[in-house]
Amino acid sequence: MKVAVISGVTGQDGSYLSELLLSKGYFVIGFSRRVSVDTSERIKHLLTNANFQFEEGDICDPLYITELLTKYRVEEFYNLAAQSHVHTSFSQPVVTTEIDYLGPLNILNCIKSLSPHTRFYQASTSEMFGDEYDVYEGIEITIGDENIRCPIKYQDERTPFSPQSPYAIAKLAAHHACRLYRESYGLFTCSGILFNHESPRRGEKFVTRKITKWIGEFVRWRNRIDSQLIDVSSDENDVLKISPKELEGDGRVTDTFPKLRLGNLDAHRDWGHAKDYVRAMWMMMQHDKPDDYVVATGESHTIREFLDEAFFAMNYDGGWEDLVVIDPKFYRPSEVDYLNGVYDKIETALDWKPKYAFEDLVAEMVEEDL
Ligand code: GDR
Repeated sequence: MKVAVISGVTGQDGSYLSELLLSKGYFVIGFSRRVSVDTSERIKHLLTNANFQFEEGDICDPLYITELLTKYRVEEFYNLAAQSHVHTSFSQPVVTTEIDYLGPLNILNCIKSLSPHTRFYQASTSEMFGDEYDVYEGIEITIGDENIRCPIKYQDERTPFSPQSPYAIAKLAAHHACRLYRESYGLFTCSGILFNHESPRRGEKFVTRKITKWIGEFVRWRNRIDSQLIDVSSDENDVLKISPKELEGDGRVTDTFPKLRLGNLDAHRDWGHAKDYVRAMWMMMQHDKPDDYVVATGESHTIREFLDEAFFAMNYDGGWEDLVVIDPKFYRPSEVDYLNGVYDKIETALDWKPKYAFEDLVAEMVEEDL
């Protein structure tokens, strides 16, 4: 039985990857840092599986990684542990660097010394591109008598890196360490340069899930008093209020609900489904040659477009503009404006391509939160 280790197993990707590896007959050891609250929600259903072992451990702890690699013959090590909030990395740059750079460096060193046959996957990120992109000519459209070319911006494995956050800088350092250990010591190391990937299991602070979770709560709030509903309006304190029928006209408010507070709605992101992306991780590790790959959908949308799609999926009959407040608190000191990945390399080498369309992803997330 092949043994695989997954760090950060309690996260969105860790839970989907565990399910995938178990379905393929692996023995999976998943670990995550000790915290005082229970974070095992996403893997609860796996805890009784005899081929799944959940441990507390830290990627920055050489002793823990040493013990793992000496106790078990580990074939594949997937490093999914991270401080993964870009915004948080601006207020906690040192902790972010310790976890996101020194953590993978520690694992690489342990593999090199103790278990050089172990294949290593590093969760790299499209954030490493920062404000860099390439441009291809794009499609030709006809307006009147004129044919116009619409250039399309994109990133692939050849696009230079220009990280715009402490998170992206730490991830880029780990990305290079992974390459260096492959080239210098002959280790089997792969980096997946994953663009944003979401699902109903996405953390609630990331913008997609923040939106769909708010929609779910909003709908439940509205339905609770639906029989009395006459109007949803908002006041200067950015709360939504409902006035029941019998009080119509007297201005009394019987229930309120906070509006959805967001930051920059104009950033473009290439959003895929996490299930597709963990499949890509596994495929990279099965290839005969280790390499780095972009994993993306090739489709880019703004946060506004995500909102459009999410409110469409919930069958909301008004526009979302009245329900959303722009709050500067959610702006970042430096933003990545445009991400749109080209996944030609992994498609050619490994025959991977995404199965989920953007609309299906949003609909699934909204449905789950409803
Ligand atoms: P991102 O994901 O930073 O791209 O990194 P996130 O969902 O946090 O932000 C996406 C975009 O939405 C804008 N935005 C907001 N973001 C959050 N979190 N909250 C808001 O209220 C809000 N309003 C607008 C952001 O400014 C940004 O432009 C994710 C993480 O999973 C990383 O770990 C991973 O490496 C990359 O994706 C690929």
